Amino acid sequence: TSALKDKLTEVVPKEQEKFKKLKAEYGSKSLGEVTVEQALGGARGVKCMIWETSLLDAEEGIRFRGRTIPDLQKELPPASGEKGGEPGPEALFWLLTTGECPTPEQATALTNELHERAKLPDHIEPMIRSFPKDMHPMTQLSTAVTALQTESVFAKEYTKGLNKTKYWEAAYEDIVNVIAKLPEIAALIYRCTYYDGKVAPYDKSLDYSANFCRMLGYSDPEFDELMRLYLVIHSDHEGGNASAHTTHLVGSTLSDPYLAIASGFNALAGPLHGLANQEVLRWILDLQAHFQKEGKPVNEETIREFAWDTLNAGRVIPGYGHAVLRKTDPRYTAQREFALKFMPDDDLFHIVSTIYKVMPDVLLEHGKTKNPWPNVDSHSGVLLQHYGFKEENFYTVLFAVSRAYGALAQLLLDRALGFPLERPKSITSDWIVKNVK
Ligand code: FAM
Repeated sequence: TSALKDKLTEVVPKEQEKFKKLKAEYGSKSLGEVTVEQALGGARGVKCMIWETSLLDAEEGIRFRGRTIPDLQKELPPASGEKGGEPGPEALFWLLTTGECPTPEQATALTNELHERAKLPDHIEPMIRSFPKDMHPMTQLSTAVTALQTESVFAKEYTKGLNKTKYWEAAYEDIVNVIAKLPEIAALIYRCTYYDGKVAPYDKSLDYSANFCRMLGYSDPEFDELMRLYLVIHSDHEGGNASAHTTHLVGSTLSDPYLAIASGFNALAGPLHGLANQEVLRWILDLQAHFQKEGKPVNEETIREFAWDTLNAGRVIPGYGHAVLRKTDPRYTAQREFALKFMPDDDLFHIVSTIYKVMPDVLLEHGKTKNPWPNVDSHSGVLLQHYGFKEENFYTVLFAVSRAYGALAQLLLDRALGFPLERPKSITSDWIVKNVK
């Protein structure tokens, strides 16, 4: 039995009822008009999808089922069991899918359920071990998760003739199974690409994040805490970001959750999205090396110079700007709090803090970005570096493991609420000229 699935069996009918009423009462109301500029500009601000698990406010940042990151740290049970400890992604997943904070027992039940579902089918490990060392870790991840589709309960049941009202229960199996299998897949990719290919045995006595750290080859309890924070804050950022939106879109064709999340991972692999976290670290290390060679210190003045070199070369400053946010990302602030608590004297942390002092003014002077403030990627890499996790090309895989929690939580609700095939209307430039007044 599954405590979460039992809870959802209670919650889903109420949500279905709520949406029936919402459609009856609000169905014909407008959510605002769409301009040609928005159609040309990547649909910024076009309200046309429902995403229950989180909502992003341009000024305030993300709320997960109405809760800010500090709210989560207060209201969700700590994964370590120690007061003031970081909640784990398991507790968050319970909140995102049911709308209620789990008790410590419920969170632990989900941790144990994930452990029970973690075993990989025989063909995955040899496949990962066969990948060339220069295959990007995100390509390896997406390929491995696509190949995991052999395990899809949804695909098998659908072929046998699945009743629509049962979609969410079959999707639940795939969704929890793929989340459970990600740590070993990610650890195999990491250990094979960068080390000796040996992966520590799965340790069911630990929570999801701590076991993930052990399999990656890390045993510092502080790093366990960082992993918990990392996996929670990167999980969900409402529905319009490319990885969430792609997962939702692909899932809407009743392509199973394995194929849907693998598609979302391919979106996350883009430099303007999840790959930015590796690009930030690359930018900082290039900056350090550049001024080391010139015998100059890294300070406000040299950072400003390097930033202008980047902008004048027609490149973006990774880790700054955002399609929706117009203020400093609270996910940046949460990481800054962690650094102040655990690594206040870290050199790279100081560089990130100095960049924060300099960059907004540079970007304002540059005059293009609508948001000159840092986003989540600006801070994540230097925290990982502090604990010896130096392989920045792997960072987006950690982002992917986390984003699976948010995108798949909503995918479960998509199937439970019977959301249809997603199909916005496209137009041609001729059509605009002929029809738009
Ligand atoms: N550095 C330089 N130029 C920037 C910029 C930055 N950090 N952010 C935006 N711009 C430019 C942008 O390229 C555009 O220029 P063009 O008109 O020449 O195309 C102009 O400013 C207006 O862009 P915008 O409306 O302010 O932002 P968008 O909504 O188009 O794009 C981002 C949002 C995040 C893609 C953009 O800010 C960016 O490229 N940031 C750097 C990459 C990054 O950090 N991405 C990670 C985002 C994070 F939230 C995530 O998904 N993990």
